[in-house]
Amino acid sequence: MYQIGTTLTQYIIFEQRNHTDATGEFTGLLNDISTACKKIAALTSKGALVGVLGAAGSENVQGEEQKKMDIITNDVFIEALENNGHVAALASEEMEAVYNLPADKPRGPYMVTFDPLDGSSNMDVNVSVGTIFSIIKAPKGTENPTADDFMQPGTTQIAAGYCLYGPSTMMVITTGKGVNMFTLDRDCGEFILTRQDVQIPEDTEEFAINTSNQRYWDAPVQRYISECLQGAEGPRGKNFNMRWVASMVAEVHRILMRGGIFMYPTDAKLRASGKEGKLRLLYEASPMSMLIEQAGGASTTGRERIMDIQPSELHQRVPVVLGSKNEVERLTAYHTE
Ligand code: P6P
Repeated sequence: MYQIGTTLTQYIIFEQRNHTDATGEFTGLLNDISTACKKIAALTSKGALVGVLGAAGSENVQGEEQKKMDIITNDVFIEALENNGHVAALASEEMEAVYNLPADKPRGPYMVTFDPLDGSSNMDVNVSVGTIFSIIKAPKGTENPTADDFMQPGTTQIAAGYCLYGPSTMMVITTGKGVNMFTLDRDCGEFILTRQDVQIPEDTEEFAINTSNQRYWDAPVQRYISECLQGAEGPRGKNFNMRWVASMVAEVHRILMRGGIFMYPTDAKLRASGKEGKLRLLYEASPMSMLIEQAGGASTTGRERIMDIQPSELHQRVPVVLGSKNEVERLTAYHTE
């Protein structure tokens, strides 16, 4: 356990001491990610003052309208990670192909998948957004890893985390030994440890789903939400509250702090457009699932553990049901009954 008030920099260095074979590469990479997130935090907090709001006038590989900040934050992340020799390649929601480093840049033993600004459409209406990242090992002896090298199941992640740009800016990370939370102190420019060994309550009375899709949901989701809405008089015997921020980072953070269940399930509308789900596996569902499981929660597609999925493509989408263990297990049971 660490002293509350430890800086992220101190925490990373102390953690490195626990790994006798540590080379400092991982320490350096986490520090670079921290730098990128601090730069993004500075931009999100200035918003209209620095002209970063609004549409970029382009689409990403997903066919989604890109916001200016999608592109700006993607560039901030690349610039922070490509110069210091800790990574061999990057993959981002905002880039169709794997990002191979320019020939003159040193390579390192890790690869990072990231969503530089998840929920970016919230930027224009000043609602919380976040950066999501996942760290995996790079293949040995490859100057330029390919998309195939990124096809690693969530269980192989070395670390995962997010930075939430909300009323306060918080970095939340796991390296496989629990979940720790750091709050950005802008006066000294350091992330400060404010919560450690986070544990999600196994039960909850709060669900998060985009109910405008209700007519498209499959029977298990219809049943689960209907029972929640019946409240204390219904089969659940208790009342539920609902939240929907349209920013996965904010939803996951709320669940880590007080429990809950977040659902972006498959549905008839998604399947009609050839999609398994809305959220992307490698840089949204996988890293968030690692955090949730490390905090004692559960994360499935409704049918299988997300961390076990063998990816088949870089921007693969999956259904997501994550949060308080007992609720996720109940909804998963409804799917498999
Ligand atoms: P909808 C943001 O675009 C995102 O990827 C997640 O952060 C969020 O949970 C979800 O999509 C919101 O989807 O359909 O409500 O806009």
